[in-house]
Amino acid sequence: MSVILKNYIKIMADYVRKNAWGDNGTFNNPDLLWYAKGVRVMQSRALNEENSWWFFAAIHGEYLDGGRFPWAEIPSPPPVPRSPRPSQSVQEKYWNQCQHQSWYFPPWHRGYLIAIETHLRKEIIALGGPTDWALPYWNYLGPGNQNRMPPAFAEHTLPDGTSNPLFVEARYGPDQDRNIYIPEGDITNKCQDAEFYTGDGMDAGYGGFETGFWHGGKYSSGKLEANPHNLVHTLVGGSRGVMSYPGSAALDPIFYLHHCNIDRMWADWNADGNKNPTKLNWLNGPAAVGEREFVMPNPDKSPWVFTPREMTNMAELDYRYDEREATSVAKGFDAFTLRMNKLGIAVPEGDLPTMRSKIEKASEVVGVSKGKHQLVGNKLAVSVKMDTTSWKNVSKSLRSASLANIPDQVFLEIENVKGTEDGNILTISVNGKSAGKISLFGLLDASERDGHHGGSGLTFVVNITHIIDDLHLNNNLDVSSLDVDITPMRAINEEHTISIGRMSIHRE
Ligand SMILES: [Cu+2]
Repeated sequence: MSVILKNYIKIMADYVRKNAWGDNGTFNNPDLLWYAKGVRVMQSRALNEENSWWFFAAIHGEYLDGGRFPWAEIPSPPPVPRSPRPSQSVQEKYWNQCQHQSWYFPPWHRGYLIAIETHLRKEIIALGGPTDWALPYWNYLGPGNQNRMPPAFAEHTLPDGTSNPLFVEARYGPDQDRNIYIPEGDITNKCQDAEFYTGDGMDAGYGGFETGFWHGGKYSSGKLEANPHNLVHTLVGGSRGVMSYPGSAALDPIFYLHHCNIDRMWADWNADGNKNPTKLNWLNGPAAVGEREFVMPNPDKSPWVFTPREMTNMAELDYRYDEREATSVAKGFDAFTLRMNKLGIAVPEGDLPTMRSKIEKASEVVGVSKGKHQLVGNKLAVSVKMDTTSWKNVSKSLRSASLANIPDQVFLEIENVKGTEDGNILTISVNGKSAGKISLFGLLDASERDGHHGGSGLTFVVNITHIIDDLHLNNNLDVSSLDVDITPMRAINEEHTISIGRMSIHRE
């Protein structure tokens, strides 16, 4: 075969995933119209068929046997079936695979998207649709209206008057009124600044902490997963919305457009020169050490087993994105420069990589709150008592800060967060200054002792260095405690009280 022909075939096989806001995100956008038709075909199949919509949702996660958010209580549409079930061995092979609070979060979800996209394209071609159909993405961080869900998903009918398979009843949005949008400032693309993929010390890294096969809980989420991923889930689903829980999220067709955008961000992070892990237990996945494999059904129902290694190189995959993520935010070293400048230290241009190695430090606990905490109602205020000796190390490091003595970074850790209602967002502030927002996506799964994972709850780590720097600059760092306020987006009633095991401050 000639080189030219080979290249031609390559180009022909190149599927382009496009922005769902094309044609204003309406059904004039053929990618959305054909998506709806493909979803309808998959929804027409039974739960125990590997090529059904319901089976695919269960691959991510399912709450078929009760629990606090059982599939039985999800209002129609979609009409979620609970039978017939596939055999136990098929369930154990395929279901409840999604990787959260894990360094496998990006590659597992990439394989998942490739699988469902392949199924949908096959159905779309069979219906007479475009042979090069590809999954569109929802870029909620894009300019203009794009923070709003593409309107096609809120229509009750398709242009031909038939019901719209993209419409979901239990999709409530940030104001619990079915208006689905991402409020300005709630999410950022700051994760794209991360310099390392794998979590280290208090820093969760871009892709998360090293784990085995991990369905969620215990570790803090990687930066891409925490913000925007987890926040978008909760903001779209709202209270008791299907998008708010890992065990129901993939029932909502907007799920795949959300994850397509997350996948695009990962692709762009790599395109910016950032490297994926080279450790074999990441590259080869958990199956290489005897744990569950990453496996998806092919359209002919045969299994497709994949590894993270096969997901790392966009050039070897059969799709690409039409637009790159515009990274207007400062890159990591610029953030470093900004911080140093704020502290009165000039950073010469150039010599930056040598400085980075100096940033890596061992971490030390410098303050811990007393006992457990209950979050109920509108606010939880906790005073975190500082250890006088170790806390002084932070002010010492700030006072003697120079390019040779990079000052400490300071983190707030919130551990063993347990509860039953995932559809909420917590705003964290320290001494009255905002430290950021965290989503409770995955709370229920991480809390239930008899669930798929052990019940240690969720862990959150918030970088509060900028707040500590300000206190230092205002000569207010000599304190015996820090005041941490946690404010939920929606008041928490008694029934859904959130418990917190420990709050602590770390320097690194
Ligand atoms: Cu997700």
